[in-house]
Amino acid sequence: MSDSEEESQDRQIKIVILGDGACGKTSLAMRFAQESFGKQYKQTVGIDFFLKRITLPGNLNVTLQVLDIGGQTIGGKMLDKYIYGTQGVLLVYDITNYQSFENLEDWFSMVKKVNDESETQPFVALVGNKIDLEHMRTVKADKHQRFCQENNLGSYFVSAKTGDSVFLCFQRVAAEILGIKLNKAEIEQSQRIVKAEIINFPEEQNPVNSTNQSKICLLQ
Ligand SMILES: Nc1nc2c(ncn2[C@@H]2O[C@H](COP(=O)(O)OP(=O)(O)OP(=O)(O)O)[C@@H](O)[C@H]2O)c(=O)[nH]1
Ligand SMILES: [Mg+2]
Repeated sequence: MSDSEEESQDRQIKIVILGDGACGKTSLAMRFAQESFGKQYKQTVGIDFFLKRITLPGNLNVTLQVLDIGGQTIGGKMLDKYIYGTQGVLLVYDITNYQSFENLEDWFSMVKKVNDESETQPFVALVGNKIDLEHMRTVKADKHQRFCQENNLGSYFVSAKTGDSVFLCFQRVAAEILGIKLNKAEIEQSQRIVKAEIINFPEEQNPVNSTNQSKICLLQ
């Protein structure tokens, strides 16, 4: 098979990430595309692009073009243009910030308005981010689920910080757009394994007790 024939098997998908400022859109895009995370908040002015190639079942190579849109663009003139013709939309909120969940109504209205004028209907998913801060959650999971059911949206809980379910979310949205079914093994494979580090304390500092030989296992 020639190079050009191989390339022609690649599919391109555009996914737009929307939601309030500081809910973690850039962090999600960076976690997915670059496997990195920064604690420092740097507001996105306008838009950023990320590209990531993944392989779906059947050896299908898909390039995801991820448009990370600054939270401040709501109400701006350019937003329609960013959303127009997209195949996927991630509506992101911060599970510790109720306002960011409520404001998704406005973001979702924008998506519906733009797509009334376009022929393509994007696949839309609701993404609750920062699940590593579960103890600070202010948006109940059943509120999230109800919003999904009422609007027929995909549903995800993720953490850009730990990487929990981030790849899975993008992979499933891509599969949904292309009409590909993922089996259980493929879904499990893309779920991140939480690392448990074995820490060896020096004998005199062992917090269990010096006669107990067991090791301490900490979940990070
Ligand atoms: N604990 C925790 N912090 C996160 C997570 N995701 C993002 N953050 C932090 O939240 C802050 C905002 O993240 P960004 O990704 O810049 O937010 P954004 O949605 O792109 O914001 P705008 O560009 O202003 O629209 C940063 O300090 C991140 O480190 C997460 O999953 N867990
Ligand atoms: Mg940003």
